[in-house]
Amino acid sequence: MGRSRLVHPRGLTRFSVRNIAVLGLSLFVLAACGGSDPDELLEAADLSDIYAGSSSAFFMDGDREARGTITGKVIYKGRRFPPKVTPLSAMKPDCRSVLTGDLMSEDFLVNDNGALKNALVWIQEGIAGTWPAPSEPIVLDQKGCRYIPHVAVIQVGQGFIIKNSDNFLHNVKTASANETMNTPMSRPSQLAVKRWRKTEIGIEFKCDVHSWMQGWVSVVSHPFWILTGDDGSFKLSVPPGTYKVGVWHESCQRRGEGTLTVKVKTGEINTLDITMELK
Ligand SMILES: [Cu+2]
Repeated sequence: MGRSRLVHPRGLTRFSVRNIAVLGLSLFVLAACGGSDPDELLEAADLSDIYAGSSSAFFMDGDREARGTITGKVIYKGRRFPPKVTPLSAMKPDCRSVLTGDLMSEDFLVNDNGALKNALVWIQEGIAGTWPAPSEPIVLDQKGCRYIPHVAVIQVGQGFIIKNSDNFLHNVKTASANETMNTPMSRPSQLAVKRWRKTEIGIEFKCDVHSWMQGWVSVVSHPFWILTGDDGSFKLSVPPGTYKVGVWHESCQRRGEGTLTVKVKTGEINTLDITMELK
């Protein structure tokens, strides 16, 4: 058996906010416009290039002067556990036919410095206005007997395509406010095309055929979110305002009580160091 889910005693909230005025922020621009029907979604999706799951909504609409930055790191504090291993030798011929080695769990990816990967940092409250969903859909693939990406984020109304790149049966199972699914998918040409409408954080996907398969999808109402990368870092470019910042991770929770509230001014960088512990 791998690690257990220890509940750690709650400590003090360990994060700090400091404001550093900066000029000349380098910002990316992402186009945003509404999509329409499933055929258009499929056309917009490059199914050979699966969304990596770690890209950000470091989002700009062209008005770069009217933004501030929220940046920082998500750090895990506590006992370390190795990934859970599903040995190749314990798998049935279906997965053995596409894998060359054991599968490692991705639910708790922490580096030597405590950086926690795949934490979702998003603006939970305070974003004004309506933000059109990107026209390009998000793709959740069942490939090599795992979900790729392991963690995905979609915007309300954005196209969401579930596909199976393996030439054998997976069964997509999920239950949430958006949809309950129990859908066998047995060939690469089979797609499930969605456009979910409700904000929801941490929707679990499982496969009945392969017990270790697990993926997570969150639905947010705007583009101000990011998944932490290998170094646990995050960076959001947001309009000036006062925001409640949310942090979610499938295996960890934020340490301490209270909310992460940040007042963002134009051109300033606000640094949040967020400490997590096991759930
Ligand atoms: Cu499966």
